[in-house]
Amino acid sequence: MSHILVTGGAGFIGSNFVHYAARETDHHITVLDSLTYAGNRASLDGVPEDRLTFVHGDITDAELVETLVGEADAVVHYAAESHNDNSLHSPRPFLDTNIIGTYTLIEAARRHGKRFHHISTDEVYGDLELDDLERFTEETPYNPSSPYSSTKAGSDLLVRAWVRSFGLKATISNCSNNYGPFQHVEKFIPRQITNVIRGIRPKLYGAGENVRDWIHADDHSSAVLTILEKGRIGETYLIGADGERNNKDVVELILQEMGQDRNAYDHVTDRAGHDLRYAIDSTKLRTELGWSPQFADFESGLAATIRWYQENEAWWAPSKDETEAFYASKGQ
Ligand code: NAD
Ligand code: TDX
Repeated sequence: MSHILVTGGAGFIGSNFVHYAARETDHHITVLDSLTYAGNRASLDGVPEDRLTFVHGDITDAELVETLVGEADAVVHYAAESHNDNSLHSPRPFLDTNIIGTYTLIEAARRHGKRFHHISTDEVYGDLELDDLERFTEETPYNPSSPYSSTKAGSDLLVRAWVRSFGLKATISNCSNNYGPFQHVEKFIPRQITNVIRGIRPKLYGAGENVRDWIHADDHSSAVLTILEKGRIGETYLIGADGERNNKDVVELILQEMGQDRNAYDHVTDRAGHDLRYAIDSTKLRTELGWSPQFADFESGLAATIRWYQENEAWWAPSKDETEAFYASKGQ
């Protein structure tokens, strides 16, 4: 058994990882999370108490980070400001958490000689044309578009530099768009599901032709555990499940699954600088480390996610009105 420090473990993907790791491994897990608007302690309910230590704190707090990294065998770093729309409105917290927070963690990890896994996104590669035959690979040049993705790109480059210059024992993964339970209602899929539950028409940015490559959060978790166990130090692995869909199709699927007219949605103001298409080629992870996704069928994964939001209104309702007021102020 080992002891993993999970930053951002009260957020969407981090909490799914903690549940998954508690089920699939015998690791002890310490979560470090500052519980921003996106963090929710309740997302960790049900994780056996003797397997979890929750620390309410900030990844930019060097003294706290020094202690917690020293006590762990490995660090899995999820904590981030994660929403593109927020980064267009108020970029500063993205610099503090994504850049300075990552710097604070890797400094502690190198001082203590600890294994470090950095969680990142396919958005660091910019976007593809709809008809591009090539997908993103580990060799694709960085070309981020938004304040969010540029700070994630910056954090990836810090980790790479710390590997080369200081021998940090790190790996990096860049994953595509996740869906599943515990995702904040600001994000596309939960926003539309909870809109339908509330009797609000779903909101599609622009024409809705933008393509995202969807992966279930549990498949992201299994990939991260695989990289933690078998990944080569200094390597980057792309994580994806061949789940490309355009936004229009996803909204229509949600409406259909929820028993509504497939066309009962609104087109709203497009996102500034909106990336057109993301698509991941995960051949390296599959062939080198033998990983494969379990949720091959997006429709049934989406249907299960819809049921989760229907059954867990108490979890998301406190954030819904404020989130919709923010979007309404921008004509979205
Ligand atoms: P999220 O916004 O749902 O959760 C982020 C968590 O980090 C929250 O619990 C928040 O309280 C915590 N946090 C934020 N700032 C902090 C700080 N300074 N100190 C401590 N904790 C802090 O994000 P998510 O969607 O779960 O994304 C998690 C990670 O996965 C991020 O690094 C993101 O870039 C990456 N990622 C996300 C996706 C996706 O589809 N959502 C895809 C690929 C990669
Ligand atoms: O109401 C909406 N209507 C809409 O059409 C919202 C909130 C979004 N959209 C569109 C924008 C995108 O094309 O849906 C798509 C998905 O939007 P988001 O859920 O905001 O995700 P995205 O911007 O693609 O980024 C996500 O995936 C990569 C995560 O938020 C990032 O943290 C991750 O790095």
